Amino acid sequence: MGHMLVTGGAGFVGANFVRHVLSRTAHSVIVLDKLTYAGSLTSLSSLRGPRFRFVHGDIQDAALVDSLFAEVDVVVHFAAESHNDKSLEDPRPFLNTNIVGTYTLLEAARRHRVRFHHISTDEVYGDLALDDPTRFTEESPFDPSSPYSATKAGSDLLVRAWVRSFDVQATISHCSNNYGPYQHVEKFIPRQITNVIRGRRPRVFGDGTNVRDWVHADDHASAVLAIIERGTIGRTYVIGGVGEIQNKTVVELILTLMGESSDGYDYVADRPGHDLRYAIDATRLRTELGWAPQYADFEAGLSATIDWYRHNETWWGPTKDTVETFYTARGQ
Ligand code: NAD
Ligand code: TDX
Repeated sequence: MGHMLVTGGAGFVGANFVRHVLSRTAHSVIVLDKLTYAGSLTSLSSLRGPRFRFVHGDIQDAALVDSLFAEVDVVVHFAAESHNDKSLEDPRPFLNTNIVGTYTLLEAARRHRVRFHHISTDEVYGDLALDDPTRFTEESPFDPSSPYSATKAGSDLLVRAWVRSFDVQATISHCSNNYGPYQHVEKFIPRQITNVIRGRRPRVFGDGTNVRDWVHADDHASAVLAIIERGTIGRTYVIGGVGEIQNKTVVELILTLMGESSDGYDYVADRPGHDLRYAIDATRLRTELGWAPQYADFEAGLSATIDWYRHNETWWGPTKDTVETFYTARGQ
């Protein structure tokens, strides 16, 4: 049984990870989260008991981070500014949290000799042409497009340097797009589901041909746990999903699953610098660590996610209008 610190555990992927760990392992978990607009204590509200503790704070607070690292043997670092569209409006919080925040954690990891896992994204590899047969692997070069992905790549390089120079016991994972419960309505799938629930037409950026590879957040969680338990220190692992799907196909599927006409959506202004396609080759994770996704059927996972948003309007409702005001101002 280990003592784990999870940064950003009140966010989408972090909350799913904490639930996964508490239900599948004997670890105790401390969540450190600043509760930015993206964090919600409600996502963790059903988690009580001696194995769980929440600490409200900033990963840039070196004294607080130091005191928490003294209590644990594993740190899993999810905390980040995570939304591309917000990074195009104001990159500074991305630099502060993603770069300075990760640096603060790495310095504590160096002092306390804890096992450290850094959560990153496939977006650091840039994008692929729609007809490119290759997929991202652990050897793909970094080529980030947005302020968000550039700051994630910067944080990854810091982790690599702290492993090499200071022998920090770290691993890194780069996952493709996640979906599932507790995802903020600013993101693509929840935005469209909640639009349909509210009687508003879904909004697809550009011509909708952009491709993403979707992973259920619970499968991301099981992959991270496998890396913590069986991964090789200093190694990077890419995590990929059930396959590549065009954005317009995802929206049409959402509309169909929700009983609407599949053409009931609008094309809106494209995202500046919009990455065309992400694709992942997760062979290392599958062969070395024996990982396989549980949500292999995207349609079934999407259907369960739609049900979750239908039954949890109290969770997402208060943020919906702010998000739509943000996008309306951008012509989206
Ligand atoms: P999110 O925006 O839903 O959650 C981020 C969490 O971090 C929030 O709870 C927020 O309050 C917290 N946070 C932000 N700044 C902080 C700070 N300075 N100190 C402490 N806490 C802070 O993000 P997410 O989608 O859950 O992503 C989590 C991680 O997973 C990120 O590192 C992201 O890059 C990575 N990732 C996400 C996806 C995806 O599809 N969502 C895919 C691959 C990788
Ligand atoms: O309303 C929308 N319409 C639309 O067409 C929104 C919000 C998005 N999109 C498009 C843009 C992307 O091609 O859908 C795709 C997915 O968009 P996001 O949900 O914003 O995700 P993306 O930019 O791909 O990044 C996500 O996956 C990688 C996460 O937000 C990142 O944190 C993660 O690193």
